[in-house]
Amino acid sequence: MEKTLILLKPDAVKRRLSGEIFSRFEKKGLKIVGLKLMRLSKAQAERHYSVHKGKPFFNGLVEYITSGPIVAAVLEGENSISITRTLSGATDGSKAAPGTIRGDYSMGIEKNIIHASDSSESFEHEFPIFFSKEEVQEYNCGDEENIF
Ligand code: FUP
Repeated sequence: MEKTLILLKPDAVKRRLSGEIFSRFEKKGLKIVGLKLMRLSKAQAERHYSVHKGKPFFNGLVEYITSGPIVAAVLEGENSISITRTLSGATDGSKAAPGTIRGDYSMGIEKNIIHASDSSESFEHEFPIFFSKEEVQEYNCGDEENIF
């Protein structure tokens, strides 16, 4: 089944929203297969956001994502990449639809609570920055036939 990477950014962790956000993904039917609380180094942040290198917001973004702890997670389920993106909402929290994570909890574009891989190529690029393959658990919940 498809895996995706999400990051709960420092604003989410400091605002004690981690449980609320994981609850949304779990209730939807996604499964947590990798999880860690960590502080990103500048090099890790620059690698993660390398596609944005040279853009005016790049330095601020790296500074922000390294400013406090983040929660990195691998979620698994059919279409997990598009589902996590839909549940996360538009990049700018001030414009994101109500009911989405950013729409409900974010007021802007930088402190926008969550990152979610936008494609399988992005996942392949991002995953090794945060996890080794051994840190991902393979298991069944036993209720997959009711969910997918
Ligand atoms: P998303 O895929 O929704 O996380 O958004 P992008 O990949 O386009 O942007 C990555 C991050 O850069 C966003 F989460 C916030 C930041 N950003 C800005 O700060 N300013 C911008 O104009 C665009 C993005």
